[in-house]
Amino acid sequence: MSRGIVALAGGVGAARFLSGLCEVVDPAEITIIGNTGDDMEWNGLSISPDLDTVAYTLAGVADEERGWGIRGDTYESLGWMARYGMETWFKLGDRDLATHCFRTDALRRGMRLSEVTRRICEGLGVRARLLPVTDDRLRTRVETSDGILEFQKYFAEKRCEPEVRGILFDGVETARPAPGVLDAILDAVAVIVCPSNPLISIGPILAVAGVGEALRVTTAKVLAISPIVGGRALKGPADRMMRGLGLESSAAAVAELYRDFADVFVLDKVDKAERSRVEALGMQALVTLTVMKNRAARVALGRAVAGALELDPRPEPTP
Ligand code: FO1
Repeated sequence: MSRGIVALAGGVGAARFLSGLCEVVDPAEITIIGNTGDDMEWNGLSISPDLDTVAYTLAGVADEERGWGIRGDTYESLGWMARYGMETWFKLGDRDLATHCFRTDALRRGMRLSEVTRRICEGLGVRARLLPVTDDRLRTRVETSDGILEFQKYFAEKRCEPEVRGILFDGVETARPAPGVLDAILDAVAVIVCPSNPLISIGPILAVAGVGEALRVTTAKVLAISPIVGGRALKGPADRMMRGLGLESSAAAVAELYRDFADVFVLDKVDKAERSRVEALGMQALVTLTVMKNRAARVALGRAVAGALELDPRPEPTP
């Protein structure tokens, strides 16, 4: 097998970027290592929001306007859950429910999350390989002005309103990388850190034993894309979280978080003044358009990244 491409991914930003990349390079060459810190058990179901966002987007079924779940979904089951006094603050769609039923049942019968995810991707027709960073329990908790909150309580129920004072990864001391994670990084020709929140999407991935070290020692060229443009997060609370932790909310500050392993850092044209700060960290800076408003913008960003990493173009389909 040829040396592949690895992508470290959170949710929406990563999924959009990867959908563009998959049009530029062969998806079968890509291994996506997904964040599981956002996972939770809710109303008896095992939910993996970031893995699902990536899988649904690459399958072309994601509800891109809402930012999660499946396009055209309905929410009838939530109304019925309310009748039984179940929680309804997490808006699970009826179609989406099938994924959580499948995952919950398979995990209960002893299947590993990586195998469950492989089967979900197979069922959805996703060609890239999607691996959870770990099969073990890993849960992000946010220290806030309202106390320590489970990630989805902070994000979805409280809409990121409490002030962030710290971030914890519960279970990280014992979590082991899922089968294939470290080998994929060590054998890769290129590693891409997607434009995801560096603290709560990429942070949990880097925190799993051996992942940071693998990124430091791999011979792959490592490229990271800023999720911060003009000081603001493209999606989600990354900017406020960075400020809450005493960091500057800027592309250059994200580059600093990745300085141990990134060779190339991609920043938006509006942040071109930060180029010299990125270069001073010993990285090559690639200044391009990074805001993915439409499919053409995703493909253009995928092409710029593939060019910087000298990746083979996707083979043309045979007539
Ligand atoms: N995000 C919300 O802000 N509110 C929700 O009710 C919500 C429901 C939901 C259901 C399934 C799913 O896969 C994701 C869902 N999300 C929801 C998104 C999710 O919480 C976040 O996108 C990620 O965890 C952050 O990356």
